[in-house]
Amino acid sequence: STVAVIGLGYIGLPTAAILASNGVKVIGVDVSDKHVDAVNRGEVPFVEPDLATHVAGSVSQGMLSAQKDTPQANTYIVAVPTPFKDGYEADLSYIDAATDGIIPQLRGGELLILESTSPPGATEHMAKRVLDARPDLSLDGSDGRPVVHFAHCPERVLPGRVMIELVTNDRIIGGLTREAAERARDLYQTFCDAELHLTDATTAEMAKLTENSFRDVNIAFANELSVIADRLGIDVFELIELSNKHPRVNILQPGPGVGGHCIAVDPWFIVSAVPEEARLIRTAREVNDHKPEVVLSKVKERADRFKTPVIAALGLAFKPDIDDLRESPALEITKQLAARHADARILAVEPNIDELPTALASSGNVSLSGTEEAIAEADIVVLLVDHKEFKHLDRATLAEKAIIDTRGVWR
Ligand code: SAJ
Repeated sequence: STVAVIGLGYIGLPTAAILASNGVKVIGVDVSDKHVDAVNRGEVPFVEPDLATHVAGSVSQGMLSAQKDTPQANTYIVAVPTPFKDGYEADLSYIDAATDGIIPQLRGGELLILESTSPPGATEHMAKRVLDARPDLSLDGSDGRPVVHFAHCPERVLPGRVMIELVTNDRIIGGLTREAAERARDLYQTFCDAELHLTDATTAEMAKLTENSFRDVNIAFANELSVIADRLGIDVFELIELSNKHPRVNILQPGPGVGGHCIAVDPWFIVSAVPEEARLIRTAREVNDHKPEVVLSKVKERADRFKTPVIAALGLAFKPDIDDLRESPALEITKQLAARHADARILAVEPNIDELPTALASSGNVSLSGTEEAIAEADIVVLLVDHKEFKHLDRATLAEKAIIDTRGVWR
């Protein structure tokens, strides 16, 4: 039996590779020639620990190949992006396009799994699209029509630990029917050692969104505390450390905002589905999205004291010790510093990249700098990401600077 994985990105390719490594014949499908060619050469088009070994091994054993057209298969796993469009609604056009590729290949008996993070109702939407186009098929075998099965199995792996967490994380499997959920479970069991929890599709969709919203709301609480603490003239990091000594309190850490392509996006799928009810979730998003402005106004207060300030911005990535700049508040803050302080020189420091990103390249007053040089030259030092390189800097040099430490690294 063959599994087709549609979308060979950060989730699709690792899933395809781990299935193939566990003896399942997998055909990967992607619209990008670059991705297809790379996979067929046994290479990986992005960085993820251990993924390259799995891909190279399974391609050379003939268990994994890639192509642009959707093949006939017993199981389809759809792992394409679901970005949001204006008004914060989920854009299902990639899911629709993947579904349209599958529709002509169906003979009856297949399982379609949606893995993309999706708004509630997306799996039903996918099933409706298939059955509208193919009235000869059914969900339940009524009128003797062959059955197609649909399930939603969201991923919950942490970038950088994907190959480990695919095996060790519990998974939620939501079927449009019980049989669909059971068939999906049988497939994930080939590589997942943890528990597989069966439910309906909408609960599975909401579980994924709920996990990331939980984290977003809790970070928003910490970010709101940081603004309150500033107003009261106390140290928010000490405040949180002390509050967390209570056995039932566990507050997360404030920062310059929330980044990445999951936590800063997924809560909006709940808000746009139920705008009247999702009040706390919306407010948390707004609090976190506002945090870069808070940091920018703190910098402005300091910068106004200099005629032509030199500002070191430490970190561009969306979290520590990675090179991923997607939806990064640190990148946005650095970009705004350059735009709003035309007379200033901005020294951007990001140990995990070696070229100024395009978002900053057009600003004439930003350059990429080494950590030590930036600190030596700067009047104002803004710490945006708690990269390991920033933790042990010379305290005496720092003491001479105006410092804004958004992560509490130098307390
Ligand atoms: N952040 C804070 N304070 C904290 C923790 C995080 O400001 O105390 C910030 C980070 O700096 C970053 C953002 O939040 O900007 C998100 O980082 P993260 O490490 O919390 O999460 P992601 O986006 O890398 O991965 C999340 C994970 N979800 C949860 O932990 C509930 C991961 O398991 C999911 O698979 C992933 O989203 C996803 O793909 O949805």
